[in-house]
Amino acid sequence: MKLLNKWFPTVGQIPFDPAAKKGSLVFRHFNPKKVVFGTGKTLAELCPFAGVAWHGIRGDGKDPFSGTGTRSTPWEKGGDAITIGKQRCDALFEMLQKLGIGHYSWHNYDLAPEGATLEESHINLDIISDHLAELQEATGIGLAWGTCDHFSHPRYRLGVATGVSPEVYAYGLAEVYKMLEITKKLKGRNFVAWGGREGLRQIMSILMRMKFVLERYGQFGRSVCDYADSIGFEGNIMFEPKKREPMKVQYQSDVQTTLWLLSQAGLLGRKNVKLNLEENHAGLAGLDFAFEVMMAIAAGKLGSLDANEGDKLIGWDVDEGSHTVIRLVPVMLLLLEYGFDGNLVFDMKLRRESTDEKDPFWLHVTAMDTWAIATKVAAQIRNDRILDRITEGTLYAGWNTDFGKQVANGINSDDIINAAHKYGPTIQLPSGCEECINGLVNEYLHPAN
Ligand code: XLS
Ligand code: NI
Ligand code: NI
Repeated sequence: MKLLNKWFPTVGQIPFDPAAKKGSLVFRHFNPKKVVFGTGKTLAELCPFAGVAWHGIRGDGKDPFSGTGTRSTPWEKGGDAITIGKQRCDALFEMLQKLGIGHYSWHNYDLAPEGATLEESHINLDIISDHLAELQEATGIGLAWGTCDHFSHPRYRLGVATGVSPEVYAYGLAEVYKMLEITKKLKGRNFVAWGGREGLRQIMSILMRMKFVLERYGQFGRSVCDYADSIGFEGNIMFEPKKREPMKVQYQSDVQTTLWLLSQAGLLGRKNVKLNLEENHAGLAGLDFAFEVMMAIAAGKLGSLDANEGDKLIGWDVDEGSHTVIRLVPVMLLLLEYGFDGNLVFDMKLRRESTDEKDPFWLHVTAMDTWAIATKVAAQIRNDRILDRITEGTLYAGWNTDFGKQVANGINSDDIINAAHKYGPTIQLPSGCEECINGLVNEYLHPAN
């Protein structure tokens, strides 16, 4: 397989080299071929990483306070819009290949230039997706998911599916139809529907229309799913919760709200309707990522994960690279226990201050190593069944008694009342042992030598 080498000339293929001297740009934990103890699977299988076109290649250092970037991205120069679009694809694939990342994700206009008409945009998408197909063929890198940018263009400022304009609704839906076709053509595994402007800033503007607006949400979602079926797209349609930003409140706020919306829309029963979750979005909703993942799994609706990290001290979607192992250990425990068929999609961006050619590589290498450590730690905890021993053996042991089983199997009101009289108001309980669990997790993270 030919190594692409044009846009990042100072960076080569990143090796796995745990013995390299400190500060070297190498993987120290992510050895893709390593079979993780007790799982029978390799790190590459347990961590199906994907890179993204928007932050990864289009990110130029802008933040919410700046109109101007801090990094010059050479692939944005030197030709007409289509040439530049192809250069973006080339740069993305070069970066992924050098990192050993097997998948990518994109919005329609991250890579293809938007045209002056819908027809022109579609032609551009055809040309750019032909180029992507060639790159996929040459490198073996596949498409994790495609999606539409329904938040950047001014026409979307008042929403798309739930917006004020039927013309915008139609335009946005037609774009989704096209992008579904392109995703199918590129053998994309899934399709994402986020919709950052489906929400509100001013409650008074929506008050009297709420029911109508939510009906449009459902109708739009059903049209997306029906179209996917009609063209034989076999991947999941994944709705992505995010509580706020850019809107003050977005309708798909968190997992449970989104599940409710999908159920109202009659979409929850469809097998290929799933959720795409993101760590930073969970944080914006005031929730743990692991909690969100757990709720999606409980509903049988976990599709895929956007891997990044939020910052408690900053109130917006900072999309930092994953770097805190402890945040990911419970997530990985869930994925190992219940299985995972999505990707870990690096929806993460460089800081405005980071301007070196190597910085995107540091971003990804650190994130990949972080997930690798979390995977190994979670596998060890799971293999020792240590949490089960605490929860089953101590915390929930009452449910293993005859009375526990009787209650769990369904018990009538007379028996409940009799039992309540019999056991009385003073009932012996085990310790919640939170401190012990915290200590135990530390033991796995930092084994004493
Ligand atoms: C923005 C979202 C977006 C989706 C895809 O916050 O995370 O990047 O993942 O549109
Ligand atoms: Ni995302
Ligand atoms: Ni996000």
